[in-house]
Amino acid sequence: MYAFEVQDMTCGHCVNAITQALTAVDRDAKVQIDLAGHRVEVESAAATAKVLADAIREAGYTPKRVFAATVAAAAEGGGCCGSCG
Ligand SMILES: [Cu+2]
Repeated sequence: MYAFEVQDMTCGHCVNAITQALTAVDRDAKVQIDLAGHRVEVESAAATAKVLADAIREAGYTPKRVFAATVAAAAEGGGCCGSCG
């Protein structure tokens, strides 16, 4: 699983654009996006982190790679509401 922080992802349109960009490089990729947390998680067997980051960048956004330890820590911190926590 690859995780990216995308601060300039701000609305549902961004979510769609990023999801499409990621599934364009790997159509079997599982994309999970937390808009409030500006977090993009991708489960992909075919694409590397670099390919995925490039796809997000090409869609017009700025991805920052987040590593597993940070992801776990963020998850423990909880989300902003019942559905994202
Ligand atoms: Cu948007």
